[in-house]
Amino acid sequence: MTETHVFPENFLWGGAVAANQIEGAWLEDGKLPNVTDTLVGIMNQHPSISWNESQGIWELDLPDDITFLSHEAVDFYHRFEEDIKMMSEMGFKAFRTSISWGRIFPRGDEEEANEAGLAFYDHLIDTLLKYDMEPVITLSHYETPLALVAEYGGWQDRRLVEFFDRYSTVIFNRYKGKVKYWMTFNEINNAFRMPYAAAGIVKFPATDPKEPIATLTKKEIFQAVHHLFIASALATKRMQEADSDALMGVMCSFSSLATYPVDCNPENVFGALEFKRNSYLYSDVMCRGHYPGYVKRIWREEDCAPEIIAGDLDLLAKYTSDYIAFSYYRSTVYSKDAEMRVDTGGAKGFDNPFLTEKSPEPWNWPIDPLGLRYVMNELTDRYELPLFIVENGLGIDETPNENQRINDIERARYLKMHVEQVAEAIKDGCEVIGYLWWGPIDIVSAGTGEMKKRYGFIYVDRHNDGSGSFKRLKKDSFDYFKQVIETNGTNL
Ligand code: BGP
Repeated sequence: MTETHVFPENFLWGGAVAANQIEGAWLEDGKLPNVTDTLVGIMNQHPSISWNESQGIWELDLPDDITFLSHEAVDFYHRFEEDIKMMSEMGFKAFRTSISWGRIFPRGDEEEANEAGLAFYDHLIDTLLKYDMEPVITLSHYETPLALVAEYGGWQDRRLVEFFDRYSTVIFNRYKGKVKYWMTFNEINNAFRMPYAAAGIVKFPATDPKEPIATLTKKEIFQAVHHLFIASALATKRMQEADSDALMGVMCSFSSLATYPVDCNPENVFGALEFKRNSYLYSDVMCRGHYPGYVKRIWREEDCAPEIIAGDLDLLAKYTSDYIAFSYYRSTVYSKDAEMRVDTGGAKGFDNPFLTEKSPEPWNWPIDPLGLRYVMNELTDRYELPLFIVENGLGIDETPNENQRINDIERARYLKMHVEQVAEAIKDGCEVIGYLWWGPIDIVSAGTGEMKKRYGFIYVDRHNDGSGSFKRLKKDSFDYFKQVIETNGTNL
């Protein structure tokens, strides 16, 4: 039982999703493909695109023998009113999703926005407000329009800064006064881990059309990352111009900050610090407003500095983030002797002997609630900014029993253990805006591109082979989260 009234009265309990994992309708109302529409799983290094030598561009090339579940996802595009109503029954105070850039600017480089795309998000955002939920909006959740990748090479091309500026300006002016919490790029710190998904980068002319992504250099990725930083700073500027009450958050995948050295060997301790800096770089630039010394050493020694033009550093310094949004799922063990699988969960080759509980097979992510408190305290010590947990959850391959029930006690337990640590972090002095459960309704897994990794309090009858009625069904954990919210976290 936590202390009473640890959570502030206006604490934002809720859930989070991404357009590409929930909406479906991948080509409806004018939308054109984006990066995720070419992938089965965001870690996939073989997007379904092929190189057209004569035109010098990449083209969508979807194989017939692969089911791209995200193309229909769970049909939120047509069912969102029912879904939001169910989430309001849990008492949600906030709901995070992304606006799919390709619904607003289908190619990404158009001069005029697609009104049908804007109308969809008008309806979605108004429905959230109707049920007293704060819309929490990501401007791109791995959703760079494919044409910007296929014809410009993605974020290594500076012109994408201008295209994103046009997109974000339309969005902020359309939804000012309705949306208070914004983020630019989901898990921006994944650019090196997943350059195609996270930074929409592809290299061309293709040196090897079979490996369009693997041929990237550090310099090319740092250049793309710099453009993402500039685009984020400009978006912050546009947001402030449109709505002085709105807030912009950097959004990072921060399971990586719960990285523990495998032993007290100073080489492992310092190595763990360097591993964490692969993620800290992004919040350092977007919260402190300048590039830190440790990345400049890498640029010097590996000759991989991005081109920085006049005015860039002033933009970064002036338009920093108002809060820190992050995902947290698990912790990581670092050893100089093990190849660090550059993943949310990091280290390969050994597990943390002190963490005996893991997420179900085949994912086996170690469950480490205290790691969340550790990350929240480090972030507060480093930046003294409000924190917003916009992803935390447990994926399980589950099906309803003969009584159409899912007794997902392990999901409720995961939630309880992590909310308890959020309460501890608040008592430690961390300022926390809210806690959003990742995937409050079953959606397509980002990592696997499948339906079997289910996070939801609400089950969806949709399966890996593309079958299913899309019927929604409350799981037992639905009522658990409902009472957590009703009691503002005092009855866990
Ligand atoms: C994060 C992404 C989300 C979400 C989550 C869970 O990295 O921001 O899109 O999918 O991972 O991943 P998965 O669905 O693969 O378990």
